[in-house]
Amino acid sequence: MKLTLSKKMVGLVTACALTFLSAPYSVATGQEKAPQQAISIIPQPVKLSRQSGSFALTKDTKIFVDAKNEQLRKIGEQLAGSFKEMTGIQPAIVQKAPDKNATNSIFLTLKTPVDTLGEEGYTLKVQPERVVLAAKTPNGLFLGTQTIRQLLPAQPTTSPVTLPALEVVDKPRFSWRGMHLDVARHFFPVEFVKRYIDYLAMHKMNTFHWHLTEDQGWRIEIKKYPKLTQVGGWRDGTLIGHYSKQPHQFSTERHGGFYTQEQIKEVVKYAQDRYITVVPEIEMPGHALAALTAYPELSCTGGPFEVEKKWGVFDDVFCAGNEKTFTFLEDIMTEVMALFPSKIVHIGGDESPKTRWEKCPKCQKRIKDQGLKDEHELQSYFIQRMEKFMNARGRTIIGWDEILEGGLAPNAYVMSWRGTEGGIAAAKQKHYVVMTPGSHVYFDHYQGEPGLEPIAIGGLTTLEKVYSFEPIPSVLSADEKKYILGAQANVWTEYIPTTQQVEYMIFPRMSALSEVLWTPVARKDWNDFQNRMQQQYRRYATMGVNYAKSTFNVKQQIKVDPTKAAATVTLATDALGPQIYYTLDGSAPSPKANAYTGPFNLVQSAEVKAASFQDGVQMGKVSTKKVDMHKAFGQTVNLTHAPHRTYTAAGPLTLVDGQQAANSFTNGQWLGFLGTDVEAVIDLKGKQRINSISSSYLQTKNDGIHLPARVEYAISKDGKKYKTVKVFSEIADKPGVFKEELVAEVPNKKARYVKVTAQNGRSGAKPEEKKGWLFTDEIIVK
Ligand code: NAG
Repeated sequence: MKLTLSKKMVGLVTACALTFLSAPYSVATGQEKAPQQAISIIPQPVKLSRQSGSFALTKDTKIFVDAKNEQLRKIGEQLAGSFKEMTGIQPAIVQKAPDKNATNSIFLTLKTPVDTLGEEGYTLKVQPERVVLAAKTPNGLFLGTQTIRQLLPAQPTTSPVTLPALEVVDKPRFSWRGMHLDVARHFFPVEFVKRYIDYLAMHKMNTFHWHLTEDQGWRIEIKKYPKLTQVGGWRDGTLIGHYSKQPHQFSTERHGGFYTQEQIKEVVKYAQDRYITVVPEIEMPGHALAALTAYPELSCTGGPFEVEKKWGVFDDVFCAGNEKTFTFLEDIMTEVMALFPSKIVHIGGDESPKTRWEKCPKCQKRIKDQGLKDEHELQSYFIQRMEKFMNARGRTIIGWDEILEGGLAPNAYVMSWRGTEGGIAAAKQKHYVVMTPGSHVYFDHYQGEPGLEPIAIGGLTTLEKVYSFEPIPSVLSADEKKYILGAQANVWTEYIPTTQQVEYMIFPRMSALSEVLWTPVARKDWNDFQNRMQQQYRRYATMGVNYAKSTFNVKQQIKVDPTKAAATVTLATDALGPQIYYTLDGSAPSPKANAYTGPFNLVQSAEVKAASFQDGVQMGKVSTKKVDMHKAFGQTVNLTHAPHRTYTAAGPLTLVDGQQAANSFTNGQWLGFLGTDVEAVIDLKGKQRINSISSSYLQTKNDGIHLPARVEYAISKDGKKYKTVKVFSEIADKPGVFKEELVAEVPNKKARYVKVTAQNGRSGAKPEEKKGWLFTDEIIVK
């Protein structure tokens, strides 16, 4: 039955115990008294104690900085700028220490009372009379001013502003607190790169990893090789939609751009003023098609090539047997080193197929001459040779974890991206490591239910998952742990064509990462973080950033309750604060719909639509789930063969839970059988009139999941003697990823048992696939 009026639904819903999600917030610091203004500092400081009173900002407030220190004057000015933006008041900068008894002053000083906080630590004391920020270095002071900025209101105001009295003692947990940005798959203008650096600064991050070269574009001007940007900086089109969607289609629009050396200097300077190191990445030997299009003589085959329009890993890489390759890369690195003062320079090293090298006489000669074992050792030779060049000029290289294969270059740092294993191996070999595992910090992954998100590369890395990340693997010894410098998020931009989309992918996950990198483990607290995020979301809004509201999306959990022949619906968001409203008739939820107060039961078919609202404004998207309470709903299912342990979903009841699985085999909604047939018997607990039977199967051939060869429906009154009512023997072979629903009309049959048999092993499949994966969901009896 389809419902039309939301009022009708009240009768269909029986309220359950109100035990859900109503926890009141704990205050941000745990030390606040009720009426005080909440403090929301992200990342959470090492020590924060709230004092009574507050410091009132007035037009006479002055910022004092140590005399004769230009760096401090600049930091003072940056802070004054933030005050001006948020309060309209721009304190004057005075370059001398204030009088002992001076009031209404903010003092930034290198005369620190605590000398054990390292290069980036600081102390902050806000009292009604004055504010004192002290650190050993200007860097520490800069970071401290980021804390002061977060004591200001989140939205600009013309009302009087006060800073809550408090004391902070703070320093970072890790020395590498990074964000990466791929400007090669899609190019972003200098203004945005600077804004990105601002985002790092506000999160007390200190390393910007600038991924400048790729198969799809070369983005840094190299004076000696102008074709790198003239030719390599542009491609004639771009893949439309997701890579997995075949056949591939391309736009014909030219895409590209590059940064001139002047612009690069500007960005490096901009970052320096914010105490951020820019680590450039020049990819080698792979991901180099843009360079090879410009200079095909540096490949093994000689080309010709074109700057890539699609994503992936490509066979043509720099030739390791050609001396010219090294001259070329050394020349490039010479210009790169002149532009970037960073001690660390990234040389890529990931995903470099060995296909060409295996066939290339020059590469094979090099292997022979150098006494190398294979092409992996040739890659090591390549990297080590570049390392020598860089080391001789006072630089250290870092590379993706593939540089471990074939032997690490003696002084190289490793960036662990294929999980943390590479990082663990490197630390055990006493090499420094930056952790960037795809599982937790690939910000090109989805951050919420994919169906509700803009297209992304794949994966699912929620805000909570990022927050839960621990960069130091427990398997390392205390000594080995010292080699973990920190972590960073990687922002690959295959599916991120605009700056707005970059913002969407990094916010709010970057805030979670900042706390992973800065805050001591013992001070991390997911609930408290979510509380502080409420203020942070307002800051984002003030900054005008396009942040993702995925944490506000409503997660619906609908479980069969066989004892009541009902479905229990639980609604929740990852964000604290918003109110959830829902409808059951397919209409859009609004604050006029049902307010969610706790789990409720459905006893009839419904379409549950839910969204969360804050101050009457919808946050996130509407989530929809349909529950079809057909005759088999919630009935006992007996399976002759058990599903594979990885794909058991919610057990046999999954087949009769009233919900249809979506087309992804990993979503936990499918029962997956490996090598066995599906034989399911449903007991309807008494004779019923049956008019139709259906069952569904998933096909995703690339994952080895095929439709069944044959499906049979049979019914029985006693569970012993079955009568076949339908056989599907010629299930058409079609390409693609889809769900096949096999519906049989069986008018007016009386039965108590329904048996569905689906034969694993599709005829026409390769012999080894004859018995492969068979994925099934909902058996519908009507
Ligand atoms: C990897 C590639 C990268 C790609 C990304 C997408 C690394 C080190 N390499 O396949 O080029 O953009 O994943 O998530 O991540």
